Amino acid sequence: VGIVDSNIESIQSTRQITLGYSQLGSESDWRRANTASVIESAKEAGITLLFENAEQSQEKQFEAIRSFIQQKVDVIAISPVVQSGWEPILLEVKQAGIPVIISDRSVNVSDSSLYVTFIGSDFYDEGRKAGKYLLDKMKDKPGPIGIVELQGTIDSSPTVDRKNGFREIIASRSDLKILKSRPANFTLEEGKRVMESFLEEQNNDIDVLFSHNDDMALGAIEAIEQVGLRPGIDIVIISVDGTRKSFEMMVEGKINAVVECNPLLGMNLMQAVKEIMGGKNLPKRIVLPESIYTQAVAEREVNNRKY
Ligand code: GYE
Repeated sequence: VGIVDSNIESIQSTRQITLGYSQLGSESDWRRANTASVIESAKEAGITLLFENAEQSQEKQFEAIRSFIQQKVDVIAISPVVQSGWEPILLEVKQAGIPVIISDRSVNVSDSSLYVTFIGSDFYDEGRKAGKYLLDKMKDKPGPIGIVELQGTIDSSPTVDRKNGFREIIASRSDLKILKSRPANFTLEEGKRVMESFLEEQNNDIDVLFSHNDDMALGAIEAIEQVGLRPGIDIVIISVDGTRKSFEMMVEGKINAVVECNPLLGMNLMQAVKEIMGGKNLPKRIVLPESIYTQAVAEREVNNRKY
């Protein structure tokens, strides 16, 4: 019996694992770093990766997932563009007997057995960190203080959670007013366009910009400079992610603070794949520790940024 057992074990451990990965898009520097991390980590872990980019379309994610089912992959990982609408496709995957890992953004499903684990950041807490920074920054400034907000993609979990976390904290000061809040899809171009419209509509009332990611903040900086205002001084800017470009902007004084969101999830993902294939039980939630960066930190760290 002993010999048979060890044979089975060695067959299992040498069998090639195939992972189907549905990435939601390539809308930002964060996303590009996330994709690179997944591809490199799969190589390093010796896992065969089938990679599909959905270009911000949930429908395309469904197509990719169905093709992974047809190709009989061992595990499917999904970075979901939005949080709703996943139950039917996840049921299809479950019926095919393929385990699912949710990576980066979360899904809203009532049946949590539809996936094994969710690996990603605590976006609600990121919103709270942005709010806390703002309260501290404005502690000596009398109100009213006008805030505009660039949201990411409607119904995406980072947008929903960053928005709510931010509001929870700033609610403690009633003279902090959110003047306008609109989606700009996490891209530089849309961030610029939406910031232009904020500036036209609110002209002198904007004291603060809270941007749900760095790319939109970079676009907004262009819009602010176009109208002759100084980003980081006339308008305090708080962003999320921590890309190299946002660090450069902090060094130049144009962004005041950036809440960290770590895109380098590849190794955690590959480890989870291996553990699932090895029959281990995983926690339902895997969160990475994150902090907030200010201009002083940016000076020191800008050249060490990996993305
Ligand atoms: O903040 C943004 C990207 O889902 C956490 O998506 C991710 C977000 C990230 O486009 O830059």
